[in-house]
Amino acid sequence: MNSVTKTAELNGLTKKAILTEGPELTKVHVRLDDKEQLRKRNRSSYTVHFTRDTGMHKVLTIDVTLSPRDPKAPGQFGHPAAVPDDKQEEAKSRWKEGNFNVYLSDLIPVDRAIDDTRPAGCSEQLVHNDLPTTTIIICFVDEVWSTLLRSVHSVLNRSPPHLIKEIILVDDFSTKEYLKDSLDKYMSQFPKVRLLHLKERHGLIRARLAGAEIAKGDVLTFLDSHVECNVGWLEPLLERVRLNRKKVACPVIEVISDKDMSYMTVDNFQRGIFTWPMNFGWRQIPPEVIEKDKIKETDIIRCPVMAGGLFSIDKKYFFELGTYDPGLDVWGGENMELSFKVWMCGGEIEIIPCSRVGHIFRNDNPYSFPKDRIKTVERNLARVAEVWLDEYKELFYGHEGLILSPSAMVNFTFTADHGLGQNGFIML
Ligand SMILES: [Mn+2]
Repeated sequence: MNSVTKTAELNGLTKKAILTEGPELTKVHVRLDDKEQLRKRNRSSYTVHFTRDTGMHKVLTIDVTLSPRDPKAPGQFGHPAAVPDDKQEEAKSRWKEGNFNVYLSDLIPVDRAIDDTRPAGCSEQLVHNDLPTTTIIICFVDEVWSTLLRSVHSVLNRSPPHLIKEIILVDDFSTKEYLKDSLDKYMSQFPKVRLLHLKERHGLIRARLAGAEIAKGDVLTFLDSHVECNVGWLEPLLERVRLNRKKVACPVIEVISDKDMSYMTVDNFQRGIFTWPMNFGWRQIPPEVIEKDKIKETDIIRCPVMAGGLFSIDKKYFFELGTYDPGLDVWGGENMELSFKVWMCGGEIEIIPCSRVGHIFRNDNPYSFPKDRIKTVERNLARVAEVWLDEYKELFYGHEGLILSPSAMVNFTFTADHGLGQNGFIML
């Protein structure tokens, strides 16, 4: 086996590399020379395994910290954290700041380690060397400081730097003071992080569009503001988009406990589905189908609809689709709208089991609605039904569970004229 040191270039980033020639793989130990990325990091290298002929490498397993990792810190390694006895009252009173255990979140390191929960085989998978770059878009309104920071750090610390064009944080007119100058100041230490403070409340849907409009990456990756991206999460998503730019790739959404902040994996083989009247849900692929089709844990899962919070989409394709219907208000139904549009316009929605991102699920959605929450969501869904469901919209209106009458919902005007050459529905 020969070993040579030379300077190599990988996707525009100059690196000193030690090449070790082996029988099948060329192992490349890469030293990053990007000072911005290395600042404050205690790790300056990672290993890339390039195959010699195919232009591919094994998914990078990157996990860096800002300071020497404290193995005894609360919540470290994704373990459950506990509120000390004398802090119970304080923890209780702070719950409402985010509808989860905010007190514990503040105790846990913003760059804690979590278990690599990927199914066996994921770390051996190959992805292309020339993956597209991505802009990460994280929208928030009054998000808790420590969970927002943990979301951003998990992206910075577990993504190959050359694939992150930028991280855009869209502040949807938050009222919390700490999300203004203090956040700007904190994020100024990370040159790739950009803040966009909206001057009025846009709602999640229009806030995402504001981020998308200024994004410079090839792919848009939308994330919630209370997540933790796991190791190797990004490349498998971008690989799917590289394979076909009309693929919309979603990670498996794992669970960060709202009570003890522990990071928990979820059952495999879950698909995103909806039940009438267009409620999103998860359903496991039946065991007999898994057996019959010999589906493996690492296999891509095609889904009729996506949950909507976390996904990667080719930027040009997103705009070709007409982005989100701007007539949708605040939050709700936008995942249905985009899902229907993708499938009817030549695309596919996939869950990528080798990409895992933890998310704090809460009993009460603290997202504030300027108007009535249920009415807003139902109007959004009716709009989606009117535009995309053709005669199937009767199933939506005809179903129990809606509080508004159809006439109360359909009092908006359509401007939909996508000209997309879709199939499966009639243009209104
Ligand atoms: Mn969320």
